[in-house]
Amino acid sequence: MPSTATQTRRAKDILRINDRGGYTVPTASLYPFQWNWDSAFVAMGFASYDVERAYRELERLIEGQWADGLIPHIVFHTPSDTYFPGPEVWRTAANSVSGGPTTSGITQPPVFGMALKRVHEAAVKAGLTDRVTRTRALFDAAVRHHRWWLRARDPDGTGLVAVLHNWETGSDNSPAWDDALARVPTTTTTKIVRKDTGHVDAAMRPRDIDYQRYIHLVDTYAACAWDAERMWQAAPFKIAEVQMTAILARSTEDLIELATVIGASDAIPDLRRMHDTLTRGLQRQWRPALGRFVSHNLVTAKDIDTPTQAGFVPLLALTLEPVQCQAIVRELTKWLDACVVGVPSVPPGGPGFEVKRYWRGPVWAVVNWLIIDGLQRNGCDALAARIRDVTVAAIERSGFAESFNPLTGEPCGGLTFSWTAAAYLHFTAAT
Ligand code: 9WN
Repeated sequence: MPSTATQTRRAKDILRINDRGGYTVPTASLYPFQWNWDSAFVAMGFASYDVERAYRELERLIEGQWADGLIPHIVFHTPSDTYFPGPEVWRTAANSVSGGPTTSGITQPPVFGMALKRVHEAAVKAGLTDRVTRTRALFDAAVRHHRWWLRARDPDGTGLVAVLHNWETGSDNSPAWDDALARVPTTTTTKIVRKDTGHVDAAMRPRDIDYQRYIHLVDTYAACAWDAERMWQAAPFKIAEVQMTAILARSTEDLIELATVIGASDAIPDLRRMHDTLTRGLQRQWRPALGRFVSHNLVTAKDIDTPTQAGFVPLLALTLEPVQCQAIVRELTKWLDACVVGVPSVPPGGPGFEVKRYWRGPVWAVVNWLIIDGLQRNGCDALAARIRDVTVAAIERSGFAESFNPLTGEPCGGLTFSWTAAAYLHFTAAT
């Protein structure tokens, strides 16, 4: 087995190979553009050794930010014909910033705020002289984005933000969305020409019928001209989601801390109000009998209690009671004991579990990063260390894959994957 130093070099090589000029593609061919939450993780990876490049990653992402505050899930800086759906399917030219890159019309988990805090801290350590100016510009973009989230995706002020497309969740093919997606028609005005199954084994990717629903949603929102209010009214898929809300709440907390340091205290009252709303919303979704949190389908007005990794992510944003921590540790331990590598996106034997199909079983290093951070925040250090160790071991054994088979540790999805490289750098720098 190559040493940690060799693997660290390899991780940095991957980030270099996937660099397209200040931004990083998740992996060549399969995902040839800049993705939102991937770039936030990548920026945190860079922060451990090249803070200048870490800033660039975030700066290039917000080149795609819309006037209403949305930071899109994909920024199409440079054309590529290896991915579907490309800009011609999204039809957002009128919404994208004039003279800026075209983008998708939906968003992804806002890890951005967490990343910005870490990058700023690294800049302090490195003594970067322009750090306050650079952080301030990114901070302002993040605050505008967080306001968009609350305004556009929680118009009723419930404290839980909603996703209108499964691609927004980042856990796109999770069985947690199966019932909600089954209500979405399969008709499309766009011709579907899948490219993903030409790059990786089709058994690791969604089915054709799933893509019909994904594109039906894109067509629906394009017909609303990507206007947030019209989309909210028209959405046949609307889930108040705990993983998203937790990431938003944690990023908000990190922005509050950052505001003090960079002299942006005028933003603090608004950020505090958002943070209170979000943490209250999250706490309501705790289910003691399950030992996890659950999302809520706003179309059917029913909770979604399908077991997935998302149920543990609120640890990231909440300081829990000891009894809640014990229940989570018990549940997570059960999931880990059933796997060679955890945390599985769905526990083996759970509804919808498929060992290789993405988000229906495979393990993501970046999800583990969030869960580990949440466990540490809540004093569950032993379990955090266990998850960190299995993740590092899986990467060292199977390479920097998109995800890992939970029952064998084998690589799944794309290879030479940027966020897995970033996660490795993060996990190994922390020891
Ligand atoms: C759609 C890039 C992205 C990740 C998502 C992951 C996958 C895209 C796809 O790849 O989604 O956004 O085409 O499957 O599910 O989390 O950000 O790595």
